[in-house]
Amino acid sequence: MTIAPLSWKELESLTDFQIDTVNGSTNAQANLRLFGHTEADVRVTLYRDHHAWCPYCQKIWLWLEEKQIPYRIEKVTMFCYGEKESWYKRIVPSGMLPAIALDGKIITESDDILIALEKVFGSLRHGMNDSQVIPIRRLERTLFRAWCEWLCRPVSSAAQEQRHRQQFIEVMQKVEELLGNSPSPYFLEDFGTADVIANSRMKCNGF
Ligand SMILES: N[C@@H](CCC(=O)N[C@@H](CS)C(=O)NCC(=O)O)C(=O)O
Repeated sequence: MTIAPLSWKELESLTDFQIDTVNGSTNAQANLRLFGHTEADVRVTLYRDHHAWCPYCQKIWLWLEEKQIPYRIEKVTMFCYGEKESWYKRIVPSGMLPAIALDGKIITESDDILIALEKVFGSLRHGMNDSQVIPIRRLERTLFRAWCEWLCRPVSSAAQEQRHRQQFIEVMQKVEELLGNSPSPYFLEDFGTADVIANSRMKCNGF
């Protein structure tokens, strides 16, 4: 006898779990987030992946949630899962995610998106160009490169693989050191832009 796994719908019908996707806790199902505002207050649409794992999308998602900015969500297929929606390619020809529409203007590149959002809604504590945030942003890039070097690129010898692994461990030690020296559980004195950027990376890559 073969046993087929239950579909998401079938699983859902077996629970009485209810969430308020619009005003309740952060959730990946929502197409609209209001935080108690009305739809007329929505100025932002976030275009992100269906499966909620794209780290660059998570950066924007976390930021909007933490700032409680009302926004709409449009979900887009990633190339690895199938064809990109033609409506999305019309607004973002490269098909890359994330993008936002801010008062109708399309903005791409997660850093540029955060900078544009900061201009309109103010920064999440220390902002993108704050002198304390910039080195943490650089560290996130270094961490990503070290992770890719170790796990995504072909290597020609065991010694090279070992070197890449060691490089990754050293960057992680710097992250650990920064967090260890912070007066709070976050990178700086409170949860802010630096955490949004670093957390989305660490969550996505499973650090
Ligand atoms: N530099 C871009 C990188 C964005 C990026 O690499 N996005 C990936 C997903 S994580 C993407 O859209 N890939 C196309 C796809 O998979 O459909 C940013 O910071 O926004």
